[in-house]
Amino acid sequence: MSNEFRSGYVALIGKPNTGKSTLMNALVGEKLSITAHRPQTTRHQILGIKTTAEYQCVFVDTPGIHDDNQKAIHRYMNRAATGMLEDADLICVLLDVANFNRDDEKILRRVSSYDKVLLVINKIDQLSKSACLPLMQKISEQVPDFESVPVSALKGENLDRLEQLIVARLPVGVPHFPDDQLTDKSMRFISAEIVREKLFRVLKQELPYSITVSIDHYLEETDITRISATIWVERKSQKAIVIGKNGGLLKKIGTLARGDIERLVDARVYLQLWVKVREDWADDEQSLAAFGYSDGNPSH
Ligand SMILES: Nc1nc2c(ncn2[C@@H]2O[C@H](COP(=O)(O)OP(=O)(O)OP(=O)(O)O)[C@@H](O)[C@H]2O)c(=O)[nH]1
Ligand SMILES: [Mg+2]
Repeated sequence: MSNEFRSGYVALIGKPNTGKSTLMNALVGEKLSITAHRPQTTRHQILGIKTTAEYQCVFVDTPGIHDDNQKAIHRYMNRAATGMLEDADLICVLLDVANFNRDDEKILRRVSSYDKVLLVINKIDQLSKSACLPLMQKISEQVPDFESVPVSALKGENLDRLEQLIVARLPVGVPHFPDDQLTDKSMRFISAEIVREKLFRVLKQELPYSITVSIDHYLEETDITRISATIWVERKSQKAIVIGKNGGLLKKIGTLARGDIERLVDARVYLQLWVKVREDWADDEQSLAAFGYSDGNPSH
């Protein structure tokens, strides 16, 4: 490899829940993108930028590609998921080693015409080596043209090797961002996402999918950051569930979110949460635009 500076965009794509956001956070070394054990957690493209003396790698976390196009929000998510395949310098397709199926095959067919693809076989920590090997072989046989690398994003296994493979494929060029910039998103955006993450982790069944979070006020004072956020639900009945008995659930979500935001901003945080209803916001283009789900990379 030459000593020239390398710089480029690396799309992290794959079906929902394969570990794209976990991987981006691990590679950048900061929690920029929220994660949860449920599918369809990520809803936007989110950049995670890693800059060293030798390279700048702009990772693009994306929503999981899925067939559910029922609501306007799903269509927005699928556009965000695949919207940068053309422009990326490298496409990393994430696969869950223990859960490779037709949805992955479909995604692989979709990228088969590109020569800039690297398969990242994730979650190898979940299986023994002897169980992993035949599964990895099966995946490689299906797409023999693509190089693959086994990793565990969660445990940090083999990420050095992955990074080497990625950097070797970046074009020589100048950085796209200042060397201290970590993401394209604002603290407001990330704070709203952190609240949404806690809702995804705490609430059961389908309810998280009916929720979005907006930031009403974000005020940095010398010794405290004051944030007021609204949790939007689609139905009145959902509001009561989010609030919980005596406000208990909302309080729990607030405490969890505050802790994460404090770590991120490295200051004390006062977080105020409200719950409001906007009927069927997830299938209403106007509401979606108001909540930042509009094409052209939101950074609200
Ligand atoms: N055991 C194990 N779990 C992992 C690994 N990587 C991610 N996970 C878990 O898999 C779940 C999904 O991770 P995410 O990073 O949210 O997955 P994603 O691909 O971004 O999901 P969507 O945004 O919904 O498309 C979370 O519970 C992670 O902790 C891994 O290497 N090993
Ligand atoms: Mg994600």
